[in-house]
Amino acid sequence: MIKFTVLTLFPEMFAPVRESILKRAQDQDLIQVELINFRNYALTKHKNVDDVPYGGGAGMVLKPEPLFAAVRDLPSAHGKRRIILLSPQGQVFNQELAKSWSQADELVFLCGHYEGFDERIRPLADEEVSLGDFVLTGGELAAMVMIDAVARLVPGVLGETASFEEDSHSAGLLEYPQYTRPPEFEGMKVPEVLLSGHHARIESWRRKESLRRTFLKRPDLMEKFKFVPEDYQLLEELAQEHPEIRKWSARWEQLKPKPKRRRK
Ligand code: 4G0
Repeated sequence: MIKFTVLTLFPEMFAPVRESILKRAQDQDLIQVELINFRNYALTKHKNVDDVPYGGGAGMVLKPEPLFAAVRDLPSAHGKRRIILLSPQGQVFNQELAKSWSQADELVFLCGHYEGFDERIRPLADEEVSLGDFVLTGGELAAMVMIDAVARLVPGVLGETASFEEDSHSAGLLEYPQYTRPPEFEGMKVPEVLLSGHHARIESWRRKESLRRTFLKRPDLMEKFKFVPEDYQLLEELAQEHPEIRKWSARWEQLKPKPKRRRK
């Protein structure tokens, strides 16, 4: 059981985490999502959570006191807890971070609003994380995305048979194309090999298509990708088929294992 605690001024924005797969996961006690409105910790009679910036300037800044009080009032951690501040200045979230977070017992997300937060809020968090290089009206949507990405890695959340975990083999490559019935739709045919029942050929076709897609759509992912020996034949074929891929051949030629000399 992993607990997601969210400190937010807009708990009602989290309706989506009560639906669908995340709802089922909560019903099955695989995950827990607790929403805390830190306005309840505001000290002033008007329950202010923001104020004008010292030094002047436009917009409002999140005050430190309500968030500090809310974090200090959290029940003591029942295990490994990480406190995460959502901000465009954070480390960019990715699958690797999702995997590491899925080992925690509790993840606490601090969602800021307004034009930013008082700098003294930063040390409340263990880490500052961003969804990417863009600005949102608040951290809530980013928190929901991260909750979803982590929750699906919790055993049982996707069901018994679903395997979310790409094997280390395919990790870092884009998914190969998938098809279901019918075998032909509006003139578009399912590739013959997938109907053949020949498992080794299907595996090889899928590997090749994953490599093709990754080279063509996300060449940046190929920079750090580790090939396995069976890839080199597929890479030769892809180089013949795509000039864009041929440009990379210098790199993999270096990595290629030297063919074994045949004994006389
Ligand atoms: C802190 C996260 C929070 C500072 C939050 C804005 C985008 C992301 C917020 C700011 C967010 C993201 C300085 C604008 C709330 N926007 N990319 N908005 N500033 O993960």
